[in-house]
Amino acid sequence: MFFKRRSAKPDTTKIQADIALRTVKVVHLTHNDFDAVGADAVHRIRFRKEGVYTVFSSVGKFPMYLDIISQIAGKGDTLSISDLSYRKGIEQHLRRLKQKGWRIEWRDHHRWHEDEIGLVKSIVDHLHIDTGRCACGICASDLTPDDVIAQEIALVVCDYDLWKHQDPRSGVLGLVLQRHENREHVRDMIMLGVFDDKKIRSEYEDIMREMNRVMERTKRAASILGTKYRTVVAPMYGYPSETAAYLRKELGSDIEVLVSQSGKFSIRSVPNISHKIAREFGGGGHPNAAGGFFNFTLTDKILLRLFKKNQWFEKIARYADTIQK
Ligand SMILES: [Mn+2]
Repeated sequence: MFFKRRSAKPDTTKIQADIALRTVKVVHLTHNDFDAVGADAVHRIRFRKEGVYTVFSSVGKFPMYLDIISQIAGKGDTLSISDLSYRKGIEQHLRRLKQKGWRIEWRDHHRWHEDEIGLVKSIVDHLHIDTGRCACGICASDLTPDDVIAQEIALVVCDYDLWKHQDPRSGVLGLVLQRHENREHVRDMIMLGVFDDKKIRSEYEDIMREMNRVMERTKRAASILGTKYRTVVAPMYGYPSETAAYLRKELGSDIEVLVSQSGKFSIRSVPNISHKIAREFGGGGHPNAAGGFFNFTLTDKILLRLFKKNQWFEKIARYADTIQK
């Protein structure tokens, strides 16, 4: 039970074969959330003729996918990266991709250091970073500036991704896409300018019920820590963004950290320090939402499972307290 995997591993052998035998001209390597699905819809509108093969990747698997693709001949085709940010050492993969004949375009809205931008810019064909927009919005303005549907997709996605939540459609779709099996359906619908249908509705209602249970369970398991900041740390049972918002409302916290059984954590904060805290623990992200990784021992895993906390809870809360607003 302890070591049971929650999700099936992506079939990398199939992805490798699919790309090697592709008939399309564009490989789109992107993140796995609503922003990424929107960016993918925009790519498919722009490259309807050329054809797009999409790889949805977690932040953690990003370098592995780059490594896989860099072993395949590019033949002048385009590798378009979106909604994924710079990772230390990634330039080696990029150089190899160039040698293999790939055109590389990269669009992202995470925070990059100046030297990272300079380094990557010197290798890739196009780099566009804009922290003021969602990745889908950057893709839409770069690739489909005159397409009405693509612009509307970007509006809805940015509303969700940048936490504005003014458009009711964005909350529904963002939530429905927490189930990865809904990705293709949502993408194909929004490409047609359809943002709501029967399947989206029923998935939404089902997820809402499940999510309410998860949020309650997380609240019961939460530890309230920290001195300068009120930091809530809890095991991760799913729906990190929504659960963090719920904990903030219910427990009046400044920082929320949700820790999964593998040691991966996601962090949200009122002060603009999430990315700084995450960086200390092998991760990164945005000022108000980021993620990282605790190096769990077996004991850490057992304690988290049995007692809903371990040594890392105090560690991250203490580290957060050392950071200025
Ligand atoms: Mn994004």
